[in-house]
Formats: sequence, C-alpha cells, structure tokens
Amino acid sequence: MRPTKNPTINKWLDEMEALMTPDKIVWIDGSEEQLEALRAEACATGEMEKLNDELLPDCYLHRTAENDVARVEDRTFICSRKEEDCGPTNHWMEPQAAYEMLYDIARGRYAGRTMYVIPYSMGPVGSEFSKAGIELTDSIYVVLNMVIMTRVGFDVLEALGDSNDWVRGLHAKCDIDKEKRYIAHFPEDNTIISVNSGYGGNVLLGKKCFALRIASYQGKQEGWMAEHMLILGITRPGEETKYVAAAFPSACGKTNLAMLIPPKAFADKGYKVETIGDDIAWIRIGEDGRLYAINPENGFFGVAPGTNENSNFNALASTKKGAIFTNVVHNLDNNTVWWEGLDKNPPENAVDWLGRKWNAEISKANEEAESDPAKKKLARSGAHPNSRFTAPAENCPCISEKFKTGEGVPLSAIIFGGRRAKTAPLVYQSRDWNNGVFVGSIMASETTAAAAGAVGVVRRDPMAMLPFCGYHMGDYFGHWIEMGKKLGDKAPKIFNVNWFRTDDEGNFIWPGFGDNLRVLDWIVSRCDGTVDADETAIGYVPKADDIDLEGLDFSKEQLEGILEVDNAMWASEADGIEEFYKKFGDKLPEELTNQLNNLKARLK
Ligand code: GTP
Ligand code: SPV
Ligand code: MN
Repeated sequence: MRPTKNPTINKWLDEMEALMTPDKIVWIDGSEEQLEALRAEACATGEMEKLNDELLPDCYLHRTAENDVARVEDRTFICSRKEEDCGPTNHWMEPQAAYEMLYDIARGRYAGRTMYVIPYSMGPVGSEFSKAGIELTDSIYVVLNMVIMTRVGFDVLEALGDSNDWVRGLHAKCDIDKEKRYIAHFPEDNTIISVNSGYGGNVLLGKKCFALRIASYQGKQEGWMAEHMLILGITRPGEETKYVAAAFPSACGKTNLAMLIPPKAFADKGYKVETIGDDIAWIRIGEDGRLYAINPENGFFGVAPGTNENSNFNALASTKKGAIFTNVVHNLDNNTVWWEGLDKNPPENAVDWLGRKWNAEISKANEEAESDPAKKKLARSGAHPNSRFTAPAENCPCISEKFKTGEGVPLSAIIFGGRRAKTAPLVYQSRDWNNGVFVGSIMASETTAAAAGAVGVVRRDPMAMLPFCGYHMGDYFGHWIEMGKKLGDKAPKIFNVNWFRTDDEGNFIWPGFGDNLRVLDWIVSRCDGTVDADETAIGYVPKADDIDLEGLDFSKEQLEGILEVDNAMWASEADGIEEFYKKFGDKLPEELTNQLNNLKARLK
C-alpha cells in the first residue's frame, strides 16, 4: 500500500517499479525506528561503520569507490527539449534519446535489491518557499544522507496533496561504472536520473540536482531565484540583525563564512553572527518588495579537510552527533575520524580513505614531501581532499531561529567571490544592481577538488553557478537583470570579495576565516550608507582606515596592498570577459555588453 493517492506520484511509481524490478519496496517515513534498522543493516553489509558512541554518538563512516569522489561535470546533462535552452555552459542530450539510454542502463538494476522511496521537502514542510521531491534509490547511504540534508517523511505527501508540483528523482548505483555514469536533468519534466555513482553531489538529488539545477529553471519560470549561496545574519551592537547571501564556487569558503566566529575584538563589542544556510539559497520578492531568502536544506554537506576548532568551530561542533563522514581517515585506536587540518595529531593506527593502512609517519611524510622529495614515496594524504561530513543543521551552535521557521530573511547585501591569487581586491562594491550582475557574471576562480578534473586552474564561474544552472546561462543573466527591475531601489547592494590573494611565495595574505567579519562589517556599513569609499574602475573599494583591524597583526600597508586594483591587469581581464561573453551570442543581455564597454572605457 502506498501512503499517497496522488495520481501523478502513483503513475510514476508504476513505471519505475516496472522498469527497475525491485525485490522489495520500502517507503522512508523518517521514523527513528526505521532509520535505526537501516543503519544496522548498512553496518552489517559493510556499507557504513559505526563510530565511537561516546565520542561521536550516532555517527557513521562511509567510503565511496575510488573513482567516485566528487561531482562529475562532464557527465552532467541538461536535457531540455531545445538544445538552445541548455546553453553553451552545460552539456545537452535530447530528452527522448536520454530517457532511452538511461532507462537501458538502469533497467532491472533493483532486481535482488530494495527500492527505497524517499518523500522529501526542500524547505520546511508548509513554508511558501518549499517544494517537494521523491527520490528512489537502492542505497541506504543515500537514504541516511537525505534524512540529514532534507525534511523526509509522509507529512510531505500530505502537504503535496494531488499536486503535480514535485520533482521525480531516480538514483541507481548500478556498477559505479565511470563510463556509464550520468547525472541527467529534465527541467521541463521535473525529473532527475542519476546512475553509476554513490558520491553526494551526484546522488543526494535534493541538493545540487533539484535545489539548484531544476529549481533555477523553476525560478526563471515562476519569478524567483535558486542560487549557490550561503545566508548569514550579522548583528552589530545595538542594531537589528542584517542578512547577507554570498555565492562562492565549490570549496571556496561558503560553509566557513556562514558559521564564522567574530574575532575577539568584535565579540567583545557584542557582534554576533548566525547561520541560515551554507550552500543554497531560494530567494523571492516579499510583500514589501525586498528580496527574502531561505535555506532549502536541513543539514550541511561540508568539506572536511581544513575544518578544525580554529578555522570553523561551529562546523566541527555540528559533526559531533548524528553525522556521516565520507572518505576521511578512520582512527582505529579510538574508532573516531581524522582529516588533514583537523589537528596536529594524526592517528598512529588508522585506515585511509581508500581503506588502506595509514599512520602518523605517512602523514608526516605527506607534509614534508613538498620540501623533501625523499619523502614522496611514503607520502599520501589520509583523507580525500573532497572528503565530506553530513551534519544536521540543528547541531550547529550558531544556527538561526529563522532557519527553522523558513519564513525567509530580507537580504541587505549579495556577495560574490572566488579564489583569485591576483587581480580581484579583498572587497569592492558594484555601482548598482546591473553593475553587480556584471560583477557576478565575470566571476572567476581556481578550480578545487569538489569536482573531478584539474585543480587550481582559473575558470569563469558566473555567480558560482557554472555547474548548477539548469538552463541557458545568457537567459539566467537576463533573469537577474529582470529581478533588478522589479526590485528597483529595494534591491540589495552587490559586492565582490576575495580572501585568496597570495604573496610571491604563494601564501594567502589575508588571514581569512573569522577575520572576514572585518570585511562584512564594512559591507553592512556601506548598505547603511555610513561609510565612504574610493571609486575605482571596477567599483567602490574601502579606504584602508575603514576596515577595522583591531586586535589583528596585519598592517595598513598590507591591507592597502590587497585592496589595490591594477588597471593593466583588469584591462587584460576585460579581454578575457569579452571572449567569455561571446559564448552566449545574442542571449547575452545588452545591459551586460554595456557594462563591459563602460568598464573598458573607465580603464582607458
Ligand atoms: P562546497 O561545500 O563545495 O560548496 O564548499 P564551500 O564553499 O562551503 O567551502 P568551505 O567553506 O568548505 O571551504 C573550502 C576550503 O576553503 C576549506 O579548506 C577551508 O579551510 C578554505 N577556506 C574557507 N574560508 C577561507 C578563508 O577565509 N581563507 C582561506 N585561506 N581559506 C579558506
Ligand atoms: C559543491 O561541490 O558545491 C558541494 C558539494 O557543495 S556537492 O554536494 O557534492 O555538490
Ligand atoms: Mn556547494
């Protein structure tokens, strides 16, 4: 018996059951009893390992296949009916051909297995921002992650009623065959099919697949926005809380900024930061004409390496109960986990992310290998650079009340940013909304381990949405311009930040992490109109005296260095932008062409 009478759900399930031929069907109701049984089963089969219940209660370890550790952008498809709706930055497949090919790969692959049916909501059930999905999977790991990352349960079905406004998601592990791995989206059918992977971003279909690729398309149709953004609240002493959203590419600091701990000098004055979201924002225009954002997720799927008590205390605290760790080091001495950058005490007796014996000696060699080639032979990292934790948002010490209610927070500022060793200053403000859309559209960043492929290569990643926009990026830019027209003078101010400027030895100059609040503080002052700025060719840059460096060992000269805008460098940047813009042909909004021309004129 199915727990819903919704005819659109039942029709799809009839088709999927016939296609996948499962031995058994289990509906996930989200009850603790059911989840406990699934955890036990996953431990019995070796899919997961239960960690030390005193140190890490209800926490589990999982290792993916070696070839399956990150998103696969070259195997990710947007199957719009017309190729031109997919656009030049996505891979396209004709939908009918795609369904046939994918169904051929998936056919019968649940035979001898259980089909788990996961009804879930992105956003709190009942919030006007929220949307429902159903994911089918043959992986308990996926079920348990979805339970942390989304709201799972039958109340989702009740809230949906007979509506057809829900996203179909079919996931099958198949053989984890790299050559037959596909992450395919059918925006016009509200459908996602993912085969031959078990890695988070490819298989937790509520996350990037639905909440960004499908939802960005829905947002364009329905007049809202789905963005790759964190959302945080800042409360300055004696003032009301201001909210900002920030888009940085994968592994460029969203989780860290969202949960930052104010530096002592700021904490002493009474500054507070709270987290609404760390990866995805759904944004709508509210009744008062301002932009309001919610976090559609219910947990964090965060980068483990580099997370420690100092860099991100709140993220680490979030992983202390009910978390799942993927591809980190298993410390066999106390049955806990470890990763590079957690602390200076790598375990003596451990297993690395590939399941091989690993220890502190290997870890030491790994650290020294760069300066001492003799160490190369022994050296290997224990955790994969894209190893992750899945943690319930409610564990986070600084989670906002507003996260829980899903009522949406009004945005004062939108921030773009990426990893740029040179070129981009620490922070600058755009001239107005359209100029801000231009700033977002020209974002560039060094690639990271979050996606398969080369690391450290600068690529254009507009609004951090290059891998996540479910339709033509030129139309997406147009949607941003349109939203600005509707917002008028109620539009948030738009900024760009870069925490990653390096010196001649390649070291980061700006201390980053908690100290980024010093930059957010300037941003909020600009929104309030209480601080001046210097006008440059690219926008407004702080006067060095206006960034509060109290308690920080960082000179005004160093600050001036990273606030500098080098016009010669920007002239060559402008050439790169022109080249990039050509991709979009006549879908590029003329507002952006004008913005580029104006920039060039100012640089002359
Ligand atoms: P996704 O989950 O992939 O979307 O990543 P994210 O944008 O949430 O990135 P995250 O906050 O997990 O940070 C990724 C890496 O950047 C980690 O190794 C951090 O230690 C590092 N990082 C974050 N903030 C800063 C910063 O301000 N300065 C420097 N130098 N590194 C940072
Ligand atoms: C990202 O890559 O931007 C992530 C991790 O947040 S994943 O869910 O794999 O996309
Ligand atoms: Mn992300």
